[in-house]
Amino acid sequence: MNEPASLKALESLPVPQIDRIDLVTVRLPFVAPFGTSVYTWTDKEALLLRLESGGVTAWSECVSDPDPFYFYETNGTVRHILKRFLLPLVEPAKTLGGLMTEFGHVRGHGMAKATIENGLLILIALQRGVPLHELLGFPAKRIMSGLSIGLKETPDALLAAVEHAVARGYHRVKMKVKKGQDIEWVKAVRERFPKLRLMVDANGDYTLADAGRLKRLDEFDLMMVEQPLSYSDIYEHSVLQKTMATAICLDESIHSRADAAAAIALGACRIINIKQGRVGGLMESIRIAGYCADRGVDVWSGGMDETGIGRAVNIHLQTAAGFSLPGDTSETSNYFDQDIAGPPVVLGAGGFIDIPAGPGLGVTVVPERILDRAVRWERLR
Ligand code: OSB
Ligand code: MG
Repeated sequence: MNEPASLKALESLPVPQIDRIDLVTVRLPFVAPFGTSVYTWTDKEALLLRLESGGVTAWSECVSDPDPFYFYETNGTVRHILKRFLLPLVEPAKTLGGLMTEFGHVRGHGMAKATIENGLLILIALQRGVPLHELLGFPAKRIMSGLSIGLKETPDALLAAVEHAVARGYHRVKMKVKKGQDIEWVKAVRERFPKLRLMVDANGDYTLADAGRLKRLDEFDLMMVEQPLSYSDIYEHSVLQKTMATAICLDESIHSRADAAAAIALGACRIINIKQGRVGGLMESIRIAGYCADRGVDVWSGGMDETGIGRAVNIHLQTAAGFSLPGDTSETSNYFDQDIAGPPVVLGAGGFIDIPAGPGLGVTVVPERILDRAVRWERLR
Protein backbone atom coordinates (compact mmCIF):
# COMPACT_ATOMS: atom_id res chain seq x y z
CA MET A 1 0.00 0.00 0.00
CA ASN A 2 1.26 3.46 -0.86
CA GLU A 3 1.52 5.56 2.28
CA PRO A 4 1.68 9.35 2.01
CA ALA A 5 5.42 10.14 1.82
CA SER A 6 5.38 12.57 4.72
CA LEU A 7 4.31 9.84 7.17
CA LYS A 8 7.74 8.18 7.05
CA ALA A 9 9.37 11.41 8.14
CA LEU A 10 6.87 11.86 10.97
CA GLU A 11 7.34 8.31 12.20
CA SER A 12 11.09 8.78 12.42
CA LEU A 13 10.87 11.94 14.58
CA PRO A 14 12.53 11.46 17.98
CA VAL A 15 10.28 11.75 21.03
CA PRO A 16 11.51 14.79 23.00
CA GLN A 17 12.46 14.58 26.69
CA ILE A 18 9.35 15.64 28.59
CA ASP A 19 10.18 17.51 31.82
CA ARG A 20 6.66 18.02 33.09
CA ILE A 21 3.21 16.60 32.28
CA ASP A 22 -0.16 17.94 33.47
CA LEU A 23 -3.73 16.85 32.78
CA VAL A 24 -6.22 19.68 33.05
CA THR A 25 -10.00 19.43 32.72
CA VAL A 26 -11.76 22.66 31.70
CA ARG A 27 -15.44 23.44 31.38
CA LEU A 28 -16.67 26.16 29.02
CA PRO A 29 -20.33 27.10 28.60
CA PHE A 30 -21.66 26.88 25.03
CA VAL A 31 -23.36 29.99 23.66
CA ALA A 32 -26.33 27.69 22.87
CA PRO A 33 -27.10 24.02 23.57
CA PHE A 34 -25.93 21.55 20.88
CA GLY A 35 -28.27 18.62 20.28
CA THR A 36 -27.83 15.36 18.35
CA SER A 37 -30.30 12.47 18.05
CA VAL A 38 -28.61 11.02 21.14
CA TYR A 39 -27.95 13.86 23.58
CA THR A 40 -27.87 17.63 24.06
CA TRP A 41 -24.73 19.28 25.43
CA THR A 42 -24.91 22.66 27.17
CA ASP A 43 -21.22 23.03 27.85
CA LYS A 44 -17.86 21.71 26.69
CA GLU A 45 -15.86 19.69 29.18
CA ALA A 46 -12.45 19.20 27.62
CA LEU A 47 -9.47 17.23 28.87
CA LEU A 48 -6.20 19.03 28.07
CA LEU A 49 -2.67 17.64 28.11
CA ARG A 50 0.15 20.04 28.91
CA LEU A 51 3.68 18.98 27.95
CA GLU A 52 6.78 20.91 28.96
CA SER A 53 10.16 20.27 27.37
CA GLY A 54 13.28 22.43 27.70
CA GLY A 55 11.19 25.51 28.52
CA VAL A 56 8.75 24.97 25.63
CA THR A 57 5.11 24.26 26.51
CA ALA A 58 2.64 22.48 24.23
CA TRP A 59 -1.08 22.06 24.93
CA SER A 60 -3.21 19.42 23.27
CA GLU A 61 -6.94 18.74 23.59
CA CYS A 62 -8.67 15.38 23.78
CA VAL A 63 -11.90 15.26 21.76
CA SER A 64 -13.76 13.02 24.22
CA ASP A 65 -16.81 14.20 26.13
CA PRO A 66 -17.50 13.53 29.80
CA ASP A 67 -20.19 11.07 28.63
CA PRO A 68 -20.34 8.15 26.14
CA PHE A 69 -23.17 9.64 24.01
CA TYR A 70 -21.05 10.11 20.90
CA PHE A 71 -18.21 7.60 21.46
CA TYR A 72 -17.25 4.96 24.04
CA GLU A 73 -14.30 6.95 25.32
CA THR A 74 -15.02 9.55 27.97
CA ASN A 75 -12.83 12.09 29.74
CA GLY A 76 -12.75 9.59 32.61
CA THR A 77 -11.60 6.62 30.51
CA VAL A 78 -9.06 8.80 28.71
CA ARG A 79 -7.53 9.95 32.01
CA HIS A 80 -7.31 6.33 33.13
CA ILE A 81 -5.73 5.07 29.88
CA LEU A 82 -3.32 8.02 29.65
CA LYS A 83 -2.11 7.75 33.24
CA ARG A 84 -1.98 3.98 33.60
CA PHE A 85 -0.92 2.83 30.11
CA LEU A 86 0.12 5.48 27.59
CA LEU A 87 1.97 8.35 29.26
CA PRO A 88 4.46 5.99 30.99
CA LEU A 89 5.57 4.91 27.49
CA VAL A 90 6.49 8.47 26.48
CA GLU A 91 10.27 8.39 26.84
CA PRO A 92 13.07 9.91 24.74
CA ALA A 93 15.24 7.63 22.59
CA LYS A 94 12.06 6.35 20.96
CA THR A 95 10.71 7.50 17.63
CA LEU A 96 7.16 8.70 17.20
CA GLY A 97 6.51 5.68 14.97
CA GLY A 98 7.96 3.33 17.60
CA LEU A 99 5.80 4.93 20.28
CA MET A 100 2.70 4.49 18.09
CA THR A 101 3.58 0.81 17.62
CA GLU A 102 3.70 0.42 21.41
CA PHE A 103 0.40 2.31 21.68
CA GLY A 104 -0.99 -0.34 19.31
CA HIS A 105 -0.84 -2.88 22.14
CA VAL A 106 -3.59 -0.89 23.83
CA ARG A 107 -6.76 -1.85 21.96
CA GLY A 108 -8.91 1.07 20.88
CA HIS A 109 -8.84 4.26 22.96
CA GLY A 110 -7.85 6.30 19.90
CA MET A 111 -8.91 9.59 21.48
CA ALA A 112 -6.45 9.01 24.33
CA LYS A 113 -3.66 8.08 21.90
CA ALA A 114 -4.38 11.09 19.69
CA THR A 115 -4.07 13.44 22.66
CA ILE A 116 -0.45 12.38 23.19
CA GLU A 117 0.45 12.18 19.51
CA ASN A 118 -0.97 15.64 18.85
CA GLY A 119 0.80 17.05 21.91
CA LEU A 120 4.17 15.64 20.81
CA LEU A 121 3.75 16.89 17.23
CA ILE A 122 2.74 20.35 18.45
CA LEU A 123 5.71 20.36 20.84
CA ILE A 124 8.18 19.34 18.11
CA ALA A 125 6.75 21.98 15.75
CA LEU A 126 7.17 24.63 18.47
CA GLN A 127 10.74 23.51 19.20
CA ARG A 128 11.61 23.74 15.50
CA GLY A 129 9.78 27.05 15.08
CA VAL A 130 7.59 25.73 12.25
CA PRO A 131 3.80 25.63 11.85
CA LEU A 132 2.22 22.22 12.54
CA HIS A 133 1.08 21.75 8.92
CA GLU A 134 4.67 22.23 7.76
CA LEU A 135 5.90 19.57 10.20
CA LEU A 136 3.12 17.31 8.88
CA GLY A 137 4.57 17.90 5.41
CA PHE A 138 1.86 19.99 3.75
CA PRO A 139 1.92 23.55 2.40
CA ALA A 140 -0.42 26.21 3.77
CA LYS A 141 -3.75 26.73 2.07
CA ARG A 142 -7.05 28.37 2.83
CA ILE A 143 -9.38 25.93 4.60
CA MET A 144 -13.00 25.42 3.54
CA SER A 145 -15.66 26.15 6.14
CA GLY A 146 -18.73 24.24 7.22
CA LEU A 147 -21.25 24.66 10.01
CA SER A 148 -22.92 21.85 11.93
CA ILE A 149 -26.35 22.90 13.20
CA GLY A 150 -27.75 20.92 16.12
CA LEU A 151 -31.36 19.79 16.47
CA LYS A 152 -33.64 22.79 16.98
CA GLU A 153 -36.92 23.16 18.87
CA THR A 154 -38.84 24.52 15.86
CA PRO A 155 -38.44 24.66 12.08
CA ASP A 156 -38.27 28.47 12.38
CA ALA A 157 -35.28 28.22 14.72
CA LEU A 158 -33.61 25.86 12.24
CA LEU A 159 -34.28 28.18 9.30
CA ALA A 160 -32.86 31.11 11.28
CA ALA A 161 -29.67 29.14 12.00
CA VAL A 162 -29.28 28.16 8.34
CA GLU A 163 -29.96 31.76 7.29
CA HIS A 164 -27.14 32.88 9.60
CA ALA A 165 -24.75 30.32 8.09
CA VAL A 166 -25.62 31.38 4.55
CA ALA A 167 -25.18 35.05 5.43
CA ARG A 168 -21.76 34.34 6.95
CA GLY A 169 -20.67 32.57 3.75
CA TYR A 170 -20.18 28.99 4.96
CA HIS A 171 -19.28 26.57 2.17
CA ARG A 172 -21.77 23.98 3.35
CA VAL A 173 -24.33 23.46 6.07
CA LYS A 174 -24.96 20.26 8.01
CA MET A 175 -28.17 19.83 9.94
CA LYS A 176 -28.76 17.16 12.54
CA VAL A 177 -31.78 14.91 12.01
CA LYS A 178 -33.47 12.14 13.96
CA LYS A 179 -36.37 9.80 13.27
CA GLY A 180 -39.47 11.99 12.92
CA GLN A 181 -37.49 15.23 12.81
CA ASP A 182 -36.17 14.75 9.30
CA ILE A 183 -38.08 14.84 5.99
CA GLU A 184 -40.27 17.87 6.70
CA TRP A 185 -37.38 19.78 8.29
CA VAL A 186 -35.02 19.10 5.40
CA LYS A 187 -37.79 20.03 2.95
CA ALA A 188 -38.30 23.38 4.69
CA VAL A 189 -34.57 24.19 4.49
CA ARG A 190 -34.28 23.03 0.89
CA GLU A 191 -37.30 25.09 -0.24
CA ARG A 192 -35.89 28.21 1.36
CA PHE A 193 -32.29 27.61 0.13
CA PRO A 194 -32.50 25.75 -3.20
CA LYS A 195 -28.79 26.07 -4.05
CA LEU A 196 -27.24 25.55 -0.61
CA ARG A 197 -24.67 22.75 -0.23
CA LEU A 198 -26.63 20.87 2.43
CA MET A 199 -26.17 17.57 4.27
CA VAL A 200 -27.71 15.77 7.23
CA ASP A 201 -26.25 13.84 10.18
CA ALA A 202 -28.37 11.26 12.04
CA ASN A 203 -25.74 10.04 14.54
CA GLY A 204 -27.01 6.49 14.08
CA ASP A 205 -30.70 7.06 14.84
CA TYR A 206 -32.15 4.78 12.12
CA THR A 207 -32.22 1.06 11.35
CA LEU A 208 -32.55 -0.78 8.05
CA ALA A 209 -36.30 -0.92 8.74
CA ASP A 210 -36.27 2.84 8.04
CA ALA A 211 -34.72 2.44 4.57
CA GLY A 212 -37.94 3.64 2.91
CA ARG A 213 -37.99 6.80 5.01
CA LEU A 214 -34.28 7.46 4.40
CA LYS A 215 -34.76 7.03 0.65
CA ARG A 216 -37.16 9.98 0.71
CA LEU A 217 -34.11 12.16 1.43
CA ASP A 218 -33.03 11.52 -2.18
CA GLU A 219 -35.34 14.25 -3.47
CA PHE A 220 -33.49 17.04 -1.63
CA ASP A 221 -30.16 17.00 -3.48
CA LEU A 222 -28.13 16.47 -0.29
CA MET A 223 -24.34 16.21 -0.44
CA MET A 224 -24.59 13.19 1.85
CA VAL A 225 -26.33 11.61 4.81
CA GLU A 226 -23.91 11.07 7.69
CA GLN A 227 -24.07 7.94 9.89
CA PRO A 228 -27.73 7.04 9.32
CA LEU A 229 -27.39 3.60 11.01
CA SER A 230 -25.76 2.31 14.18
CA TYR A 231 -22.45 3.74 15.46
CA SER A 232 -20.99 0.24 15.36
CA ASP A 233 -22.18 -0.86 11.92
CA ILE A 234 -20.48 -1.02 8.55
CA TYR A 235 -22.27 -3.89 6.77
CA GLU A 236 -25.85 -2.63 7.05
CA HIS A 237 -24.73 0.73 5.67
CA SER A 238 -23.60 -1.14 2.54
CA VAL A 239 -27.10 -2.60 2.22
CA LEU A 240 -28.66 0.85 2.71
CA GLN A 241 -26.28 2.57 0.27
CA LYS A 242 -27.52 0.27 -2.52
CA THR A 243 -31.09 1.52 -1.97
CA MET A 244 -30.24 5.27 -1.86
CA ALA A 245 -28.99 7.72 -4.45
CA THR A 246 -27.71 10.08 -1.75
CA ALA A 247 -24.12 9.34 -0.71
CA ILE A 248 -23.65 7.86 2.74
CA CYS A 249 -20.84 9.32 4.87
CA LEU A 250 -19.53 7.30 7.82
CA ASP A 251 -18.45 8.99 11.04
CA GLU A 252 -18.83 6.91 14.23
CA SER A 253 -18.15 3.57 12.45
CA ILE A 254 -14.63 4.47 11.28
CA HIS A 255 -11.82 4.13 13.84
CA SER A 256 -8.85 3.38 11.57
CA ARG A 257 -7.50 3.01 8.04
CA ALA A 258 -8.59 -0.63 8.20
CA ASP A 259 -12.19 0.34 8.98
CA ALA A 260 -12.10 2.78 6.06
CA ALA A 261 -10.82 -0.01 3.80
CA ALA A 262 -13.64 -2.34 4.93
CA ALA A 263 -16.29 0.34 4.40
CA ILE A 264 -15.01 1.20 0.93
CA ALA A 265 -14.66 -2.45 -0.12
CA LEU A 266 -18.23 -3.18 1.00
CA GLY A 267 -19.65 -0.03 -0.60
CA ALA A 268 -20.91 1.11 2.80
CA CYS A 269 -20.18 4.78 2.09
CA ARG A 270 -18.92 7.13 -0.59
CA ILE A 271 -17.54 9.71 1.82
CA ILE A 272 -15.70 9.51 5.15
CA ASN A 273 -15.70 11.97 8.04
CA ILE A 274 -12.24 11.93 9.64
CA LYS A 275 -12.09 13.08 13.24
CA GLN A 276 -8.44 12.95 14.19
CA GLY A 277 -9.27 11.92 17.75
CA ARG A 278 -11.70 9.15 16.80
CA VAL A 279 -9.11 7.53 14.48
CA GLY A 280 -6.23 7.80 16.95
CA GLY A 281 -4.36 10.86 15.78
CA LEU A 282 -3.04 13.02 12.98
CA MET A 283 -0.85 10.34 11.40
CA GLU A 284 -3.73 7.84 11.06
CA SER A 285 -5.89 10.70 9.71
CA ILE A 286 -3.30 11.47 7.03
CA ARG A 287 -3.10 7.73 6.25
CA ILE A 288 -6.88 7.42 5.83
CA ALA A 289 -7.11 10.60 3.74
CA GLY A 290 -4.38 9.32 1.40
CA TYR A 291 -5.98 5.87 1.16
CA CYS A 292 -9.35 7.38 0.30
CA ALA A 293 -7.90 9.85 -2.22
CA ASP A 294 -6.26 6.93 -4.07
CA ARG A 295 -9.71 5.34 -4.40
CA GLY A 296 -11.73 8.42 -5.32
CA VAL A 297 -13.44 8.58 -1.94
CA ASP A 298 -13.92 12.09 -0.56
CA VAL A 299 -13.01 12.85 3.04
CA TRP A 300 -13.54 15.84 5.30
CA SER A 301 -12.52 16.85 8.78
CA GLY A 302 -15.18 16.38 11.43
CA GLY A 303 -15.38 18.46 14.58
CA MET A 304 -16.12 17.76 18.22
CA ASP A 305 -17.10 21.27 19.28
CA GLU A 306 -13.47 21.78 20.21
CA THR A 307 -11.94 24.70 22.05
CA GLY A 308 -9.42 26.83 20.16
CA ILE A 309 -6.73 24.18 20.66
CA GLY A 310 -8.52 21.28 18.97
CA ARG A 311 -10.09 23.61 16.42
CA ALA A 312 -6.60 24.71 15.30
CA VAL A 313 -5.45 21.05 15.07
CA ASN A 314 -8.35 20.31 12.69
CA ILE A 315 -7.44 23.35 10.58
CA HIS A 316 -3.80 22.26 10.21
CA LEU A 317 -4.87 18.69 9.39
CA GLN A 318 -6.95 19.87 6.45
CA THR A 319 -3.81 20.90 4.55
CA ALA A 320 -3.19 17.13 4.07
CA ALA A 321 -3.78 15.44 0.71
CA GLY A 322 -7.30 14.07 0.32
CA PHE A 323 -9.37 16.54 2.35
CA SER A 324 -11.58 17.37 -0.62
CA LEU A 325 -14.80 18.58 1.01
CA PRO A 326 -15.66 21.30 3.52
CA GLY A 327 -15.67 19.89 7.06
CA ASP A 328 -17.19 20.83 10.40
CA THR A 329 -14.77 23.72 10.76
CA SER A 330 -16.62 26.81 11.84
CA GLU A 331 -16.22 30.06 13.72
CA THR A 332 -15.46 30.06 17.45
CA SER A 333 -18.43 32.39 18.05
CA ASN A 334 -20.82 29.51 17.28
CA TYR A 335 -19.60 27.80 20.47
CA PHE A 336 -17.94 30.12 22.97
CA ASP A 337 -18.06 33.75 24.05
CA GLN A 338 -14.59 33.39 25.48
CA ASP A 339 -12.28 30.61 24.33
CA ILE A 340 -9.16 29.38 26.16
CA ALA A 341 -6.97 30.00 23.08
CA GLY A 342 -6.94 32.77 20.51
CA PRO A 343 -7.30 34.40 18.13
CA PRO A 344 -10.80 33.02 17.48
CA VAL A 345 -11.56 31.27 14.19
CA VAL A 346 -13.38 33.61 11.80
CA LEU A 347 -14.32 33.28 8.15
CA GLY A 348 -12.30 35.39 5.74
CA ALA A 349 -12.89 36.31 2.11
CA GLY A 350 -14.97 33.76 0.21
CA GLY A 351 -15.89 31.91 3.41
CA PHE A 352 -12.38 30.44 3.80
CA ILE A 353 -10.44 30.05 7.05
CA ASP A 354 -6.78 31.05 7.24
CA ILE A 355 -4.33 28.81 9.05
CA PRO A 356 -3.30 30.61 12.24
CA ALA A 357 0.18 32.03 11.61
CA GLY A 358 3.21 31.09 13.68
CA PRO A 359 4.98 28.02 15.04
CA GLY A 360 3.04 25.03 16.34
CA LEU A 361 -0.71 25.55 16.19
CA GLY A 362 -0.30 29.32 15.72
CA VAL A 363 -2.82 29.98 18.47
CA THR A 364 -1.95 31.25 21.92
CA VAL A 365 -3.30 29.44 24.93
CA VAL A 366 -4.28 31.95 27.63
CA PRO A 367 -3.16 30.44 30.99
CA GLU A 368 -5.45 32.69 33.06
CA ARG A 369 -8.48 31.52 31.09
CA ILE A 370 -7.49 27.91 31.64
CA LEU A 371 -7.10 28.57 35.37
CA ASP A 372 -10.48 30.27 35.29
CA ARG A 373 -12.18 27.35 33.57
CA ALA A 374 -10.27 24.48 35.19
CA VAL A 375 -12.37 22.02 37.20
CA ARG A 376 -9.47 19.61 37.81
CA TRP A 377 -5.68 19.87 37.54
CA GLU A 378 -3.32 16.93 37.97
CA ARG A 379 0.44 17.12 37.68
CA LEU A 380 1.79 13.73 36.61
CA ARG A 381 5.48 14.30 36.05
O1 OSB B 1 -21.60 13.69 14.74
O2 OSB B 1 -20.25 15.06 13.88
C1 OSB B 1 -20.90 14.68 14.86
C2 OSB B 1 -20.55 17.21 17.71
C3 OSB B 1 -20.44 16.37 18.79
C4 OSB B 1 -20.54 15.02 18.59
C5 OSB B 1 -20.73 14.50 17.32
C6 OSB B 1 -20.81 15.33 16.21
C7 OSB B 1 -20.76 16.72 16.43
C8 OSB B 1 -20.94 17.70 15.37
C9 OSB B 1 -20.39 19.09 15.60
O3 OSB B 1 -21.61 17.50 14.39
C10 OSB B 1 -19.11 19.31 14.96
C11 OSB B 1 -18.54 20.66 15.30
O4 OSB B 1 -19.17 21.67 15.00
O5 OSB B 1 -17.45 20.71 15.88
MG1 MG C 1 -21.36 12.97 12.77
